[in-house]
Amino acid sequence: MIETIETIAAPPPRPTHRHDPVVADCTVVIPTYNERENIDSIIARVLEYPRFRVLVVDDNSPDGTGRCVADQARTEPRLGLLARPGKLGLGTAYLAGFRRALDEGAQFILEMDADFSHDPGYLPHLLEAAETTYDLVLGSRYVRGGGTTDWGMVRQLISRGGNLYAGIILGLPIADCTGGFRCYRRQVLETLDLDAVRSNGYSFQIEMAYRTYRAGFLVGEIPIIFPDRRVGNSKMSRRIVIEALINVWRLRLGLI
Ligand SMILES: Nc1nc2c(ncn2[C@@H]2O[C@H](COP(=O)(O)OP(=O)(O)OP(=O)(O)O)[C@@H](O)[C@H]2O)c(=O)[nH]1
Ligand SMILES: [Mg+2]
Repeated sequence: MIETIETIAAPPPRPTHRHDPVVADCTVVIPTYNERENIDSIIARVLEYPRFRVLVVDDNSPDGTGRCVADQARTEPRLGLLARPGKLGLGTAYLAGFRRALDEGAQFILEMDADFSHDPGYLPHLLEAAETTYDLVLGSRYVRGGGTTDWGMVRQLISRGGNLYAGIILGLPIADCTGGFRCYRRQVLETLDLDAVRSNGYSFQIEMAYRTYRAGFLVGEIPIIFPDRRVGNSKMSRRIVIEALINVWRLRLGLI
């Protein structure tokens, strides 16, 4: 069952008490490839919330993102690095991060991009919806109050068209199933067979939403405003879009 919480899209104010004795029971998984210019500030911003840990999954970024995280992790107990030997893809990066977060006992596992398209200010909204209502909460650009800024027509068409396409073919009543700003209750990731997940590019998000919904979990969406990345380069490619188009059919036909 899918529902939408109509909340204000604006992020809440920043926390004022940075050192509250709160257990950090939520892990925010951030996959990175060449995010040197973003990584310090995104980590600092997420760690302002005492309940969050950050787990960066870096694919040996040539720009040194991983080394930078490793240096900080030596003195920041709420920061972890999962360093992989090379660019192994977004899907397997998330899965590796989810497994590590489960092993470390996280009760809520969140995911977001490093490039500030996902405003950390929404993290408490996602968490609250997962604590009170949903098994999986999606940050959604396509429910009332959500949206994108800075995107040209082509990018908008690809994103909206991709969501319509996946939603119709898979019978998914979700407005935005391609986004990567989410919060899972622990039980969802423990229940799903993560070894069976096949998509590695952008269809990874579609596949995870589909599997979660099909397993009978409650999926909800909250509105987010999604600006374009601040700095650094997009890893979006034609190959990734084509993989997603094909994988939706493979999922529909039960081939993956
Ligand atoms: N570990 C890992 N991270 C990746 C890989 N590809 C992309 N990422 C990270 O995944 C996140 C999303 O990638 P982006 O390039 O921003 O993709 P996008 O947000 O869909 O595209 P833009 O909106 O154009 O930026 C970023 O934090 C990237 O650094 C990969 O192969 N491995
Ligand atoms: Mg991005």
